[in-house]
Amino acid sequence: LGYYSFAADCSIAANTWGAVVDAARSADAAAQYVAGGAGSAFARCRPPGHHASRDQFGGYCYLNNAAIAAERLRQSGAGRVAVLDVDYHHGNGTQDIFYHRGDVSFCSIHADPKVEFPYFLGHADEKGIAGGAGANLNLPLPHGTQPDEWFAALETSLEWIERRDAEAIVVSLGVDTFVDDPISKFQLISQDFTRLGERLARVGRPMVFVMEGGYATEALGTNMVNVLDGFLS
Ligand code: 5XA
Ligand code: ZN
Repeated sequence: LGYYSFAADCSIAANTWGAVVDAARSADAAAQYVAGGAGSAFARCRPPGHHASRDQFGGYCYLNNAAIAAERLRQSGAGRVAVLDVDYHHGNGTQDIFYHRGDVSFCSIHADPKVEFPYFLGHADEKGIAGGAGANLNLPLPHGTQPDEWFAALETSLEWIERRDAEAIVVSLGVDTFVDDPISKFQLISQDFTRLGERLARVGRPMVFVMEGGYATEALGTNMVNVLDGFLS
């Protein structure tokens, strides 16, 4: 079991696999919906997925829902896909899955892995290899990051994604960047999630939103819906 697990925070119980497969199918269905012509779709995935690689689970993630969505978009005809990961934690699994590929770019804004989970990946010098060289961008930020610094990083990531010329975008949508998140140390407030959605809408590309982290359970619904409301408005 330990061989396939990279973090001891991820238990397996009787109903785990059913939930894991439902989450993956939600992401896949959202990608199919967008591949079929919808402008956007949201997959409410629990458990999340962005820490899972091909053969390792951890960080509450078992199957990589965002990677499954990205691959579905590719196989449905999108020539180039980008994954934008805005969760507080680096999407090490998604990065690992596409690290050698140029057709699926990966960009992540996250807490600096020198001081934050998942620790071993997410550094700024990880840029992709082989056919994926230059197709990976990490934007690590310090504990205590304020909304203005975070949105500056978002601009950098969106300019980069525009240069990658992706035909469709998967957003790994974690809202554990929220100021009151119990396991995180960024300072975004609920209105910032509306601003995030509005900004993503201006990208003007088909978008699949895949839910990742978020643990301030009283505010989680509001923060997620704020992103989608901002996007749709
Ligand atoms: O995005 N990842 C998470 O929110 C889970 C972090 C797990 C830390 N043990
Ligand atoms: Zn997270």
